[in-house]
Amino acid sequence: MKRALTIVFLALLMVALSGYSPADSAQGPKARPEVKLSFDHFYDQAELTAALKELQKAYPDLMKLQSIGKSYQGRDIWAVIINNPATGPAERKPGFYIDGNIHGNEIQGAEVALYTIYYLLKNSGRLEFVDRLLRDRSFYIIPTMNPDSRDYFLNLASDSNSPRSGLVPYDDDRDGLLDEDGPDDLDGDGSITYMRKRDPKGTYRTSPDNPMVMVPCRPGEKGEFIMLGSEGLDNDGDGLVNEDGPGGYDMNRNFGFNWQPNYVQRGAGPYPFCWPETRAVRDFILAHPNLMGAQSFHNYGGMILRGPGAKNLGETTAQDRQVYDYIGKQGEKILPGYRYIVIYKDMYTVYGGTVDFTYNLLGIFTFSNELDFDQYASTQPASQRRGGEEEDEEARSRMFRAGAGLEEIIYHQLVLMGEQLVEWKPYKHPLYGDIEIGGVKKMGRRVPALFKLAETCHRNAAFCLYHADQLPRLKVENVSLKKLDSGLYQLDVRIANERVTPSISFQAVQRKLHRPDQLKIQGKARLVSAGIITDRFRELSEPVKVRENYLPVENGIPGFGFVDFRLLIEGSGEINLIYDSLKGGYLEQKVSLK
Ligand SMILES: [Ca+2]
Ligand SMILES: [Ca+2]
Ligand SMILES: [Ca+2]
Ligand SMILES: [Ca+2]
Ligand SMILES: [Zn+2]
Repeated sequence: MKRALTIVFLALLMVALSGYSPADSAQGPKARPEVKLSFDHFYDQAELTAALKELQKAYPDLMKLQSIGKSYQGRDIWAVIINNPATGPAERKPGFYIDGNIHGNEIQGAEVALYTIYYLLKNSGRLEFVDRLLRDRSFYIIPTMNPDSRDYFLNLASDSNSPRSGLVPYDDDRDGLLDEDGPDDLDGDGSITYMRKRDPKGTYRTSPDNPMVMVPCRPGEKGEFIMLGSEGLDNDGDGLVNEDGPGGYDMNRNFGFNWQPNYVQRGAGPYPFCWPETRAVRDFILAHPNLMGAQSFHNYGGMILRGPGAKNLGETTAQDRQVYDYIGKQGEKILPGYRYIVIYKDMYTVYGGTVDFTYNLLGIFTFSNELDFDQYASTQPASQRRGGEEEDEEARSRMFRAGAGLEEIIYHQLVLMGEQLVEWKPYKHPLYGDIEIGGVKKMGRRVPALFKLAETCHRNAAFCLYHADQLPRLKVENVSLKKLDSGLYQLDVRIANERVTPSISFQAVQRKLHRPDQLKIQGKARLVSAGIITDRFRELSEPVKVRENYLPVENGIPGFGFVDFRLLIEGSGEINLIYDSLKGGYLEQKVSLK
């Protein structure tokens, strides 16, 4: 016989909150000091630190700022946790993780991350979408993983490709000396550009269309210049120029999943997590097992990447690919010109990268965006554009030798008014004699022009927030209680998921990466037995072995789906029905056994 139910919703329920009030109701929006950040320039570590502290001061209820460790040179690696505690502790909500700037020269990831923090905080209490996110998700954001090289790139002389590494001294050329021959800013303009020397036997000439453009001579054609590579001196007199600059390894090849040594993949480092920065980030990620979505930011090429990073991992399962595809395809609409592609298939192989670590080992759905693409190439089909990271020595030196093409130079001259361009000018080099120095400056490639930076920040933040919104949103539905003749209660309950991400990734289910979800009861009652209803019309169910007052839900709750449970309970009075998912959230509902 069916009885009327008395169901009391708890205020800390993450869903269907009738008594919900905006995040800042206690303090009142007007009581906050106003924070105004602009996204028309790049933040060095000091400025980033100041901005984060200011935000923390203005939004102490929503934002927690912590240093998760020090870089090699002693800079704080900042992490921000954003959550509305009025709607539950951060660790009981699906967590969304963002990191930027693991590669020191790929700076705009930090601005995107900072903008995401700023946007969430500024729009709390203003925008229903943001309030909903802060109500039932938590955010874990590391704007820069590599503050040493960020500061180096922004404040010291460099080119657009370096320093990619962290700054632990490293012997790139195995001569026993560390960082003994870095780039030299001979003309003192803050950028490392290129050197050329007039020589009729040279293999380059200037383009007839534009004297800034160097073109390789065709066979038999008369040469004008020899290209001498990147601006610098042979500091240690070994016959090579700039062969061992600052650092010399790749933090995004140092993560402890599918790691391969240096002889398989340059930059890997001696062993996984050997650098202070990769260790700090690993520990932060592992300390938050509720993380269910993640995003890394790199530059450049306009890509929304997913794993696997290497072919040996095999293709992602169809179950999880559905989730990736759903979010990635929307990403292409949020980020015009970006392509949703697979790292090893469509770009190049990465062993020991963050994306495979978080997905394969922790079951977190992870994307990595290659931010921005060359503006002068925006009319080209995306698949033909230059991209990736010019990370291998061969590709980089090709670029150095060839300098910039005609379209790029025209863009620099006519759109950026020459701000990021050094016109060839004479210089007396101690080794090469009379040479010329010139080319595109460090900020003229890979990072967006300042007039484009805000758009990069907003659209990529929008992609993150979309992904965060697509994390599991679980809901208790269809609770029905029946007192059986035996005196036991039969409690039927449906746990539904309103978003595409399941409460456990298939990767985690398959590999048993973490504990399954748990459906629990609390109170003066005992869970006698339980099952999952497989056919609700014929009342068929499959028994699940119950533990001490909970049943493990090995497969979790599917995306855009539900699971119907049937519990047999012995006891009386009010009990707490709890759905506790490590990554999918925490639901609680009172049920009166009567
Ligand atoms: Ca060396
Ligand atoms: Ca220079
Ligand atoms: Ca040298
Ligand atoms: Ca040098
Ligand atoms: Zn990168």
